[in-house]
Amino acid sequence: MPSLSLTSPLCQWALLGALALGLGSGVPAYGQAHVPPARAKIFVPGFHTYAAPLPSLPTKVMCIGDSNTHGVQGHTSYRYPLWFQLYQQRAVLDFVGTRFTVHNENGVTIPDLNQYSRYYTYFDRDHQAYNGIRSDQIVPLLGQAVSLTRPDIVLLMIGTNDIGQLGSGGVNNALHGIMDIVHSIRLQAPATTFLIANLPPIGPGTAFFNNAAHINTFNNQLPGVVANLDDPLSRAVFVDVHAVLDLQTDFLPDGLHPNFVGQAKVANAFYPAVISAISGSYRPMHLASVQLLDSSFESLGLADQAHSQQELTDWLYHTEPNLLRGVWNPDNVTYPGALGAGTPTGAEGDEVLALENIGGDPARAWITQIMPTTLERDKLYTVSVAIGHRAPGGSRGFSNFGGYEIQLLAGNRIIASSSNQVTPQPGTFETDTIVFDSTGAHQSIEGTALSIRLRQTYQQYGVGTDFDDVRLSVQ
Ligand SMILES: [Ca+2]
Ligand SMILES: [Ca+2]
Ligand SMILES: [Ca+2]
Repeated sequence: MPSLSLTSPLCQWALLGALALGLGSGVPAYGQAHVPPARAKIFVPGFHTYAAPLPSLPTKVMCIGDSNTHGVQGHTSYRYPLWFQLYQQRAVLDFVGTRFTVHNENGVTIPDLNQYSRYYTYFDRDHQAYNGIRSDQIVPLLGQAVSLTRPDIVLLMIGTNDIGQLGSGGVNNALHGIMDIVHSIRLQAPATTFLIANLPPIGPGTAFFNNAAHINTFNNQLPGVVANLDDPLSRAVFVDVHAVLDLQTDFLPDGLHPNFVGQAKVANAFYPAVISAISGSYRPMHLASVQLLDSSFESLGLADQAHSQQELTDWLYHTEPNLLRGVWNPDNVTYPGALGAGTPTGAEGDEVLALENIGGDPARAWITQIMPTTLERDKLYTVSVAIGHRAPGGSRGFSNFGGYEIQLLAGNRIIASSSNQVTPQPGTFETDTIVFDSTGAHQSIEGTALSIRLRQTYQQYGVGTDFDDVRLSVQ
C-alpha cells in the first residue's frame, strides 16, 4: 500500500482537519488518519471515545459479581490484592466500572484501613459488583457500564445468591445467568475476554448453608458452560477459586465471604488468567480471511413490500424499545426501480436493513457483525455502506430520513466512524465510506477482532433509515 509522508497534500489535509475539529495536535492513538482521495473526510481514530492522548493504553478490567466482588464487612474483596499483585508486575491496567465503594453494612462504608492501608492510594476501586445480587438480576444493570467502558477483560464470579436464595433451582439460574451476562456484554464489547470463576464453598453461619451442597453441583457444571462460551474472538476461560479456599481458615464468621487471607487466595486464582489475557495466550486469535456474511440483507427472501423483524443469523442486535429494526423489500414508490425484485437505486439486491424510530432515543441501539478477521499492521481497511433515504408516499412510511452512523471496531475500540456524512436524495441510496490505515497501529489493538456496527441516529419519532451492501476491503 502507498504510505503517506508528513508533507504530502493528503496528510496536510488530515492535520488541518484535525485542528479544525478541535483536536489539538491530534496524533492518532491507534494508527494514521487517512483521507480517501475521493472524499476529503477526516478520521482520527480513538478520539470518539478517548479524548486524551494515550501513549500506553491500559488494559481495561471489569470485575463483576456479588458481595464477594463488591466487598463487605470492612473488606475489599479480592480486587485489592489482585490489583497490587498485577501492579507489581507493571501491568498497565485500568479497573473499570460505574461503582467504586465497598458495601455499606452496619454503617461500615469503607474497608478497615489498618488491613487495607493502600486503599486510598493508587488502588483502582472501580468495579461492577452488587451486594446480594443474583446472576439474572445483574444482566440489566451491565448495559450502560459496558457501553461506557468497553472492558477488555471481565472477571466474573457470580451465583452464590442464586443458590442461596433458590436452592437447587439456583444452579440452572446461575448457569443461564452467566451465559446471559456474557452474551449481553459481547453485544457491546465483542472481543472481551471472560475469566469466569466457580463459587467459593459455603460454611455454617449463614442461612445459605442449607443450600451449600448445590455449590458443588454448579461448580461441576460450570467448566462445560465456560467451554461452550469460549470463542476464538472472545475467549471464555474457567478459573477455579473453589479449589484454593479452605472453609476453616479463609472465611469470615458468616461462612460466606472470604476473609483477608481468603481474598488473597481468590486473587491468586485469578492472577495467572489475567496475565495470560493481557499478554497472549487468552487473547482473541488471529484468523486469516475477511468475510462478511449476509452483507446485503438478502437472507430472508422477502416478497415486495414485505417487512420482517426476524433477527438475521449473521448479525448481532443491540436494540432499544424505541428502535424498530427489521429487513424489508421496498416498493418502487419508496425507491424507484424497487418494483418486485428490482434493486433500489444505489442499493444491492431487493432487500435492505430498516432501522426506524418509533418514539425516542435509539442512540444505544445498533446491529453489529463481528468478522472472523483481526486487525493487522500496515493495511488499509475500507468499509462502505449504502445508506437509503425513503421517498414519501411509499408503503412503509418513516420517510423522514433518520440519520446513520457506521463504526469500524478493532476489539472493543472504535477505530473509524462516520456519522451523517452523506445525505442521500429521497428515493435513493448513497454509499458512505470509512477508512482506517493501520500503519503504526498501537499494539493493543493489533490482532483484535474487527467488527462493523450500524446505527440510526436521529431521535425524532417517525424517522427511518435503510442500509444495504456493507463491504469491507483490506489492502
Ligand atoms: Ca479505573
Ligand atoms: Ca440488499
Ligand atoms: Ca421490491
